[in-house]
Amino acid sequence: MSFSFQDFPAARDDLRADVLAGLAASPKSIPPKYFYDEQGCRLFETICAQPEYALCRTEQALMAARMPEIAAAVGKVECIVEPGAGECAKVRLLLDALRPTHLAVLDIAGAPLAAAAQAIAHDYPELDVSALAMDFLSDLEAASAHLPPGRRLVYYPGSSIGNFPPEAASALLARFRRLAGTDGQLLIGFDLKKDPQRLHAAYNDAAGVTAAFNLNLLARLNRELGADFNLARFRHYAFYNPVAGRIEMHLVSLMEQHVNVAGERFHFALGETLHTEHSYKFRRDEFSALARSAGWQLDGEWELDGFAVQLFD
Ligand code: AVI
Repeated sequence: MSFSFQDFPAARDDLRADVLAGLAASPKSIPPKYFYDEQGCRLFETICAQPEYALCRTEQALMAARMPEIAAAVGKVECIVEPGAGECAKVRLLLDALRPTHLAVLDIAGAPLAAAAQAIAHDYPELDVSALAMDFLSDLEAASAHLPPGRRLVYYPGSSIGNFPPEAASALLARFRRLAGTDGQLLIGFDLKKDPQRLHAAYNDAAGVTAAFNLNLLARLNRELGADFNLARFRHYAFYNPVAGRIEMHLVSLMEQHVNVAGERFHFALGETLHTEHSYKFRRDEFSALARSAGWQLDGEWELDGFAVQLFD
């Protein structure tokens, strides 16, 4: 067994610069990757346990039920690479089924990533595990130097691809293509288009956890940038836009107000929105066309109750 940890501080994101730019823009927006501080990660775990938000449970059930077929379609791989691996929980099913020699997990949160990767190294004694602490959106290419030769499978579960607009999603899939190499593969999970009421409910859970997750972004700016957002003056507002095929998540200002962030002052009009997230939903043919635009060919697909996993080579 071997375990290695590599930190890429230069490739880390810049909360302050991104937030100031997003608040100066019109309409105002903040990139959704900033949801995931410690509290945001905890709230996201709680969202996944809400009865209305079936995405994580369904993906888990789908992977467990269809793993023999998925493993047969993937074949022999040397290395699994998981960008945005977080707690590294999902990849264990694949490790059991595919038995690669190397696992590389990438995530922006270095300390939890290192702990989770070390636990995997302990549980899979024959596996070489590399934990790469980086914002893979800035510097995915730097990961390549830390991967062994041999066939690679890029694993991107959880419908995280839905949080990118189509052009950015296509660009990211093209970077995955280069990371995988010409004989590599991509296994990716995404949420399907379905009854809009069901989608609406998933982002407006009765317990208010998604609202708390959205508002935590402002609390994070108060904590980390010394901002003075009054959370009671903003309303979580999420809805499904069937024309664009996406959930849109906003924080709407309930009054005219000024907010100070990192020494700068921003005006919010009554009803003005701060856009925080898009979550695109796809039909299977739409997604495979998107991946094709990034150089991937569909090689297998599995579906369960409004969620799909596709394999590309
Ligand atoms: C991480 N991502 C796929 C989630 C989603 O559904 O777009 C994030 C989320 N936002 C609100 N609820 C969950």
